[in-house]
Amino acid sequence: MKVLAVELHRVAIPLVRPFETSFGRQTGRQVLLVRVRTDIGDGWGECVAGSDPVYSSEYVDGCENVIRHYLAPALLAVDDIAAESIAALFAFVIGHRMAKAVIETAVLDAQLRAADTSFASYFGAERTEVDCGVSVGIAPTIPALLDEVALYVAKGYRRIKLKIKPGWDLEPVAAVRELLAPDALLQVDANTAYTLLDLDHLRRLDDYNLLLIEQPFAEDDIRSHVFLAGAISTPVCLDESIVNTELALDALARGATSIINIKAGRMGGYLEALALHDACVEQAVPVWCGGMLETGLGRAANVALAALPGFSLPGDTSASDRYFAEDITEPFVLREGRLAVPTGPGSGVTVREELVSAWAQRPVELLREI
Ligand code: OSB
Ligand code: MG
Repeated sequence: MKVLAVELHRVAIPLVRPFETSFGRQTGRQVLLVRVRTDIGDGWGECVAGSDPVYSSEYVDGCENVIRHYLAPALLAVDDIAAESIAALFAFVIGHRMAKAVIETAVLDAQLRAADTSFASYFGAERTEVDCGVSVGIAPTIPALLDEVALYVAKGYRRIKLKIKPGWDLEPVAAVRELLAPDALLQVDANTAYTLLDLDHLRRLDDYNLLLIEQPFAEDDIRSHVFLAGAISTPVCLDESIVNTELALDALARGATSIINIKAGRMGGYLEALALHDACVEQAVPVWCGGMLETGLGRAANVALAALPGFSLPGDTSASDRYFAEDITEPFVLREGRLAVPTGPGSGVTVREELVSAWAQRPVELLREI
């Protein structure tokens, strides 16, 4: 296909409740949506980058900039492109994986819509619905946390993930474990808030039958994760550190992680996420699908990915109403703790363009070949 134009849409969407992690508190999302206009039809993608470079080095204005000045010009300059060749086309730009991922996804959406194929069938999905967990932010008080967790349990979520940080860890985990059945699926995510000096403290999490502890240490500190994994019984799961398949295989071989949180945006796109999934299946390493508070657009692709056979743990693929009062696509609705995998061509969802323009932070930016 030939990409004729790249549109950058910026939308601000409030969250139904603030989301607090060890790296900050968020009350809404400033989302970058990309539409590619091609000779075989249009495709959409959602950039997962946050407003600030605090989860990773990427942030939404930075993604926009690298797309505007490097990725879109490279894409618009080629006469024939397919999603499978995007990574090679963009290899001249170092890093900027979330920026690359949104373009690759939009191109894949256009390509699959034209071929009347869903993301799920292209990915090799085997399930028609996926088990869902929910990521619960740091709350102002323990009672407020318990209220929020009880709400999600009542809605049917199959796994609870608690955000933790120094000063908000053992107490909330103990209280939530008390609220849940002893064998209910419970895990924690530290978003790099600890160091090895906290080892004895983190070991106390072993008392709560946790599925895993996600990313306790810095993104580039594989060595400390190896040490922790050898010193506690709770499995260690990496998120931020896993930026490509090769690094994931290295972390696995070194024993830094025994479970992996797969997020396509963090890895440069769904094709790299598929490669990691396949490598993990080969090594019998369980994986689950992470989330970045996506709208229905990004969620559609995540749900399709989570339907692959290696995704053996519930993902952070929650329903639209966990995030937004109104979604920019048809909403994802939880049924018996599961979301249905979209079956239509491409992402299978439709962007509600009237909402995208009503909520726009600024006019659409149109990039064309110069
Ligand atoms: O660490 O998994 C994370 C949200 C934004 C950035 C990082 C993370 C998260 C979540 C929420 O935990 C996952 C979701 O519900 O989308
Ligand atoms: Mg995480």
